[in-house]
This record gives sequence, C-alpha cells and structure tokens, in this order.
Amino acid sequence: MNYDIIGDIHGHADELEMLLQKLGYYLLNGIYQHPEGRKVMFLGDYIDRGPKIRETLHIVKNMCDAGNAEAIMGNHEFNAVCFHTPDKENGGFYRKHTFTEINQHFETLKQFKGFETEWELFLNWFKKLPLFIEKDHFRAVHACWDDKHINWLKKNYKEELTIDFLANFNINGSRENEIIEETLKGKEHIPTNGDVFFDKDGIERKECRVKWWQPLENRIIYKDILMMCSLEYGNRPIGDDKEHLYISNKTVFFGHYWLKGNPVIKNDKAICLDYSVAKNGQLVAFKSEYLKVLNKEMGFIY
Ligand SMILES: [Mn+2]
Repeated sequence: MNYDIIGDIHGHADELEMLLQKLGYYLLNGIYQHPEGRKVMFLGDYIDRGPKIRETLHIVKNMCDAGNAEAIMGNHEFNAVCFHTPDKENGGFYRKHTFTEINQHFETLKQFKGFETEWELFLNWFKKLPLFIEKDHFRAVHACWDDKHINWLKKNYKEELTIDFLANFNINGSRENEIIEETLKGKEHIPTNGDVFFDKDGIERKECRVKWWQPLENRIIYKDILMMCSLEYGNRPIGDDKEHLYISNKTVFFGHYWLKGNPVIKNDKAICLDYSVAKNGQLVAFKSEYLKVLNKEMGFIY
C-alpha cells in the first residue's frame, strides 16, 4: 500500500484540498479518495491557528472514516482534550485556562462557536487517535519517536485518552507525562549556562527543542542539535552527549517543528514534513514509495 504522508495542517483547509488534488485525490460524495486506492497518513495538529479548522477536521475525519486515510494525534489535539476535560478531583480542567492556553486554542474556540455538538464529536475522535503508527515500510509520530516510549505505550496505553491517563499525565515527573511530552512535543535540552529564549508565541522558555533527527556525523556543536539557542551556547562542542539519537532501518515521518523553506532530507531515516503552512510556509506531502529510490527528495509534493 502506498501512502501520501501529510504534515501539520493547523486549519489550512484550502491548502489541504489543493495538496490532495495535486496528489490525485478527488471528491466523491463529499469524501476525498484516490483512483489507485492510495491512502493518506496525517501526522497530527489539525486544529488551532488557521482560518478553516472545522473544514480541515471534516476532510480528515471523513477520509479516515471511509478508510482513505489514517491520522495520528498531535500535541494540539492532546491539549484540546485536556483543555475541555474537567478535572473532577482537583477542580478546573486538565489544561489550565490562563492566557497562554486560551491564546493557543483561540481560533478553534472561535470557529466552533455555535457548533458545540460538532466540536464534541471531534473531541471524542481526538481521544481515540493513535499516538503513533507503524507500517511495514515506515513509521509515523507527531514529534519524536523514541523506542523506549513507544514500547511503553504498546504495553500500557489503552488506545484512548482516559480520565486515568490524563490524571497521571498531570502528575509532574510521571511516566505518562514524560512520554506524552516527548512523543507529541519532542525532546528538549536545558542549556547549562542558564540561557533563556522566546518561542513563536513570545513565551519565555529555558528549554530548547532538540533536532533529534540530526545524524550522528552532523553533531559537533550545540547549534547542530538545538532549534534555538544563544550564539555563545550554540558554538559550544557537544562532546559525548549522544542522547536523543534515532537509530533504525525504518524511516519515521514526523511534523511539529515549523521548518522553513523547501523540504529537504537531512536524514533519510527521520523525515520532517512540517514546513509551517500556518506561518506563510507550505503544506508538504511525501509519497511513501519514494523511500525506495536513490533520490528520495523526489517524493516531496507541495
Ligand atoms: Mn505540534
């Protein structure tokens, strides 16, 4: 089975429809399908930020329900479930309702105003989205594939975000917390010199996102493995810090990282498909059969 793997959409339904059409999908009874029976693999982050979140969810879920696509959970879907699930034990919700959280979720809340029943339906669908998918010839995860986390999930995750799971997730230092954070939001590194920086929402952070997909031979100074850091820290040699290395013969596709420009392959075993459609970038797909060819970059469609 050949898949078209598609990165973070964030409510950009027009770009999604254009990309699906470019890939050869067409609408039949309101559902996109492919004449050759190809399937889409969606990598998560369907909601928040963009102008057509409801439309995006209808396209993606309809395709999944019809068997024309599979979809995994992004951190935005996880956050939405937490945001809307009351914490009966401690009061409030499993995600805080302060400015930062409302701001991140604002477009979704606004666009679903007056469509509460429909939202409820999608929220229940989010709860059942898999946290990762493994196929014969590739893997899919929203932010980071770490074998020890995936193995834990295979054994312990009940295929749904239950109240018990959310309660455990909210305990600092719990296994559930670490695994969700790293699987859906990625690996982080705290600079040892006390550096801080500001993320794209203007929030002060002391952790830097780690480019865990960077192959070993390219890891020399910290700038090589950190998405964002100060010049001074970035120029420090990494030394023997080999953590966060993805080693497998099977390629993993992921989104989440807001990469810029045209898609490139830096490591053909770990390919990011998020090129910031929600920030003047582009929605990117990869045709899975191109994993078998020498020039794999021919597999990108955008
Ligand atoms: Mn994300």
